[in-house]
Amino acid sequence: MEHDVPVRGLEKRRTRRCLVLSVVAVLILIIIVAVVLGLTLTRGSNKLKPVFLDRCQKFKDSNCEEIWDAFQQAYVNRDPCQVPMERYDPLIAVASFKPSCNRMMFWSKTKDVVHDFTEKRDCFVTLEDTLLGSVLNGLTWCGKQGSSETLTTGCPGWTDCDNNPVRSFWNRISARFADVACGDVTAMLNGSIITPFSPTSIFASIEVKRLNSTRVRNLNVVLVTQENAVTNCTNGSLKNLQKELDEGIKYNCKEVSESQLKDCSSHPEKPCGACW
Ligand SMILES: *[C@@H]1O[C@H](CO)[C@@H](O)[C@H](O)[C@H]1NC(C)=O
Ligand SMILES: *[C@@H]1O[C@H](CO)[C@@H](O)[C@H](O)[C@H]1NC(C)=O
Ligand SMILES: *[C@@H]1O[C@H](CO)[C@@H](O)[C@H](O)[C@H]1NC(C)=O
Ligand SMILES: *[C@H]1O[C@@H](CO)[C@H](O)[C@@H](O)[C@@H]1NC(C)=O
Repeated sequence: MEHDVPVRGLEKRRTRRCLVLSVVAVLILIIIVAVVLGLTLTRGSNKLKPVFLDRCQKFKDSNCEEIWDAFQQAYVNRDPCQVPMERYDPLIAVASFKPSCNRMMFWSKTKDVVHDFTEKRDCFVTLEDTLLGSVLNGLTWCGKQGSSETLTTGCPGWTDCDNNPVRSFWNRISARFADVACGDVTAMLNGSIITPFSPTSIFASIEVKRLNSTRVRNLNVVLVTQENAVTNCTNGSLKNLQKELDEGIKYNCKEVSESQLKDCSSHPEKPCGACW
């Protein structure tokens, strides 16, 4: 019995040590889970920056970190439906935008055809070939109030509200693209829809209004037709386009079939401009 007391004391100490160890183990586990979860969440909310910088660095001499800072200032810590296009003015100021006179290509409802064409023929420059346009092409982003994060999911869609970060960005840089347009300007419009010059398009609502006759000489419309072409250059919406042009800019319109464009893309040795 004399031994009983120290033995029981030992057992009690062992049980206590066991309890302490399990508590420590559980704590460590919780910490690991929290850290892993935290890392994934942070990475999830900051997916845009690496893509942004990676695409930006393909342009020589660009100050990509500075451009990123100016970019995210536009929408970070703001309601994602309260980002008007002027929020991107500081971004426009830091990202240089060299105009390529006579090579600027506007488009509306011909996205795939126009980019397939400009990719194969190095004659024209679209907005999506410029630094900001190519860096953000196809991406979605927004911020939220009370946070400095950039989110890439759960953001408002193009038509959910007018002043959403993505739409305002494209409106702002489209305005800039048109502001610097010069010489002969081309626009590829869609001949398979009833209204090739649609008042709600960025081309009609923003770009055309900003073409300035002090810099732009001609607007050449290429109306892309398919087998099922429903309209032609005599269409009333194109008459409206002509009326909206700054006085002094000459206008012309040409119907060009999609197959003719494809054919031209596959002969890059033909001189630019010989496609229509
Ligand atoms: C014109 O618009 C129609 C309908 O949206 C589309 O199917 C077609 O591919 C467009 N044409 C061109 C040349 O992009
Ligand atoms: C064209 O530029 C001139 C001079 O900068 C300006 O006064 C005029 O308002 C501009 N026109 C349009 C249509 O933007
Ligand atoms: C253009 O389309 C109109 C109908 O939308 C048609 O009357 C006219 O003949 C067409 N013009 C040409 C040159 O194909
Ligand atoms: C093209 O012009 C517009 C605006 O005048 C009309 O509303 C369209 O109906 C027209 N398109 C065709 C195919 O006639």
